[in-house]
Amino acid sequence: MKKNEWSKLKVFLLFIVILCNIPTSGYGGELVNTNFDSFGDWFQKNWIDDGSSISVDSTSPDPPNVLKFYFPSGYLGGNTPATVGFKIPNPVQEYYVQYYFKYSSNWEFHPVADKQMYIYTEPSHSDSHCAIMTHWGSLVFSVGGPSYPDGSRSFKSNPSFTPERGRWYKLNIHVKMNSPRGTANGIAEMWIDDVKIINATNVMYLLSNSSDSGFQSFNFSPVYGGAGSQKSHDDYVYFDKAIISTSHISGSPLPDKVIDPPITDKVPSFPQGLTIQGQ
Ligand SMILES: [Ca+2]
Repeated sequence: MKKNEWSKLKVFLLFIVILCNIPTSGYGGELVNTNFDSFGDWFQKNWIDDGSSISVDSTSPDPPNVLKFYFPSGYLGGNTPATVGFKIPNPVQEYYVQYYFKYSSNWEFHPVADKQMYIYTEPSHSDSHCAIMTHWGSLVFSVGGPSYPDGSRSFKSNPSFTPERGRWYKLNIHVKMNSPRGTANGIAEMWIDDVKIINATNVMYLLSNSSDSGFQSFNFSPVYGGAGSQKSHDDYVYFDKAIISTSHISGSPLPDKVIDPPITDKVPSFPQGLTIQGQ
């Protein structure tokens, strides 16, 4: 490499270093990272049958403790043993979630649905919600809410993935709000054990008349059902190592559709006419 070219390369590398150190204020960051040795920052409500507890499970990818929901024999459809949730301080337009889940080896799927978790838009907490659940044992991601015409779902993706009982899975999701409201261009991506099973870019999380401003609450609320039916024996569902972040979670699969928020800090233009002393 010629001396002049080497100088230009050094200047370019210096510029890259400067660029990488520019803070992107207002974005990113882990909101919660819980191993469920305790409930930590997670709120709990609507306890039924003492159903939500911290329990030891050495088979967890994050042993020893996990979050356990207990469904006793005779448990009626349409209920959850408890809700364990996390509410971030302010609504966000995009976030990433990672958690592990396991159905007990004797798990009895409800004939209609078994919910895992909900993401609520706020501040109304009712305009829209996203849910991860199983329908007839097959995993589903859906979006809906009472603000939608006749209460119907606005979006539902059923990737035909049926989790095995008695086995831990890693689940990742990435959601990004549609913009403007009323336009079906929101993002929903989901991975199981780092394999993408949902890749949607046409989700309408919020209708044009919604008063909500973003995603805010995340609840583990494993409703058994659908109405009707009841458990014929005791069984359990487990969750562990829940991470929620407004930026990509380190070590998790990268989304296909990363739409970076605008960088508010001024980005310098490429320096001109610089030379390296002593060259
Ligand atoms: Ca754990």
